[in-house]
Amino acid sequence: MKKKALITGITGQDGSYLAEFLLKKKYDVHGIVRRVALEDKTHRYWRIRDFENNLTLHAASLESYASVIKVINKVKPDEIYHLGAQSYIDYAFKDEFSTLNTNINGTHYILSAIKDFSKKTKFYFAGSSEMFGKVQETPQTEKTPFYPRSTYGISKVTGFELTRNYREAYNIFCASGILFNHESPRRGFEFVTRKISHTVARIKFGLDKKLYLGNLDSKRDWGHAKDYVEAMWLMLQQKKPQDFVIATGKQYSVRDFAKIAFKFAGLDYKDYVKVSGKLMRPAEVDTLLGSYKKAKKILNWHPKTSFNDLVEDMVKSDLDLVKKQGY
Ligand code: NDP
Ligand code: GDR
Repeated sequence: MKKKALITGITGQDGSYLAEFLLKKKYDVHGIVRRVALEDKTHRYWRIRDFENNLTLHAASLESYASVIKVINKVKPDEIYHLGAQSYIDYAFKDEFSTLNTNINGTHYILSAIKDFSKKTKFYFAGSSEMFGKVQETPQTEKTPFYPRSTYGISKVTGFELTRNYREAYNIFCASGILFNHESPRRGFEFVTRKISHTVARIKFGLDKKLYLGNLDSKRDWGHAKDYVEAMWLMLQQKKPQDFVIATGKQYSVRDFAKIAFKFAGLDYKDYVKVSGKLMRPAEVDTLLGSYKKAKKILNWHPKTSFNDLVEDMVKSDLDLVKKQGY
């Protein structure tokens, strides 16, 4: 019998890579998609288009408990990967309410549906390094105290605690990954790495003249999304559910990313990058650096893609995209 997996956020960056990964492992892969996405496949399915026919997609929203129950009760998956979320931090400052609502209630609805209708289902929660926010120690580990700096971070801390509570109170197999930033050619255009790689390509083809950024000194621990989805799967294959930090253990600034991205296209970032005060956040997370020691020891996981290769992969892909599509 094929194992059945249900992915929320399957149209997103991680959901699309995870779906491909699980298909290769011969899973029967199901996904939750919003009605708006089902009705606008041309724009919303760009990340899953190539293998959409191998998936079973269900219309549901993380804002509706009824819709979530229906899918979980019908599919009764062996594993649920809960990746769906309002994941953009700038937007979390603009709409705190929907960020908290989608991210906290969405997680709670799924956990509650598992408890009532599918208790054997294993659950993965997409926790985030944003939970560490104003970091209390460096590097951050599974034991570092949380200090979130946005409603997004707060929603992820709450999701993390809900996940732990369902594991302890109801004996459900629940694990959280505390994933540090991970990027790819499938990253959304609003995130800084993709904004840089895409604008570099547009500048190279004469479509843009400048790249406007906010905090160039912000430091992140950046990995490749393809490497990180494997860690999610590994967490659900263990005997005992546990939480893991997934990171590279290396840190670079936004400026470093821009420097290498422009260089890859034969350009000097100093000629194009402009800082705009409008792009600064009300509360910034200045520095993040994770230790993946526990994941290495227990999951035998390690990051495979170097920072330079990640930047190169993104810029190369955007140069191809802009050349082909003209925008
Ligand atoms: P994306 O923003 O690329 O994808 C988010 C997904 O969530 C999309 O499929 C989106 O659907 C879906 N979604 C949003 N709101 C709803 C809703 N109300 N109902 C149903 N689906 C919804 O995120 P990533 O793939 O980058 O990240 C995956 C998860 O991991 C997220 O939870 C994120 O917070 C977390 N995370 C990400 C990190 C990263 O660096 N990428 C690091 C740490 C954690 P639609 O296509 O319809 O908009
Ligand atoms: P982040 O990613 O907030 O870390 O959240 P993002 O790429 O948005 O920002 C990273 C850093 O770059 C700075 N920055 C800019 N950011 C954006 N988006 N646009 C800009 O123009 C810009 N200029 C500078 C930011 O201030 C920040 O310091 C991502 C998301 O995927 C979350 O869902 C996830 O949980 C965390 O990573 C880990």
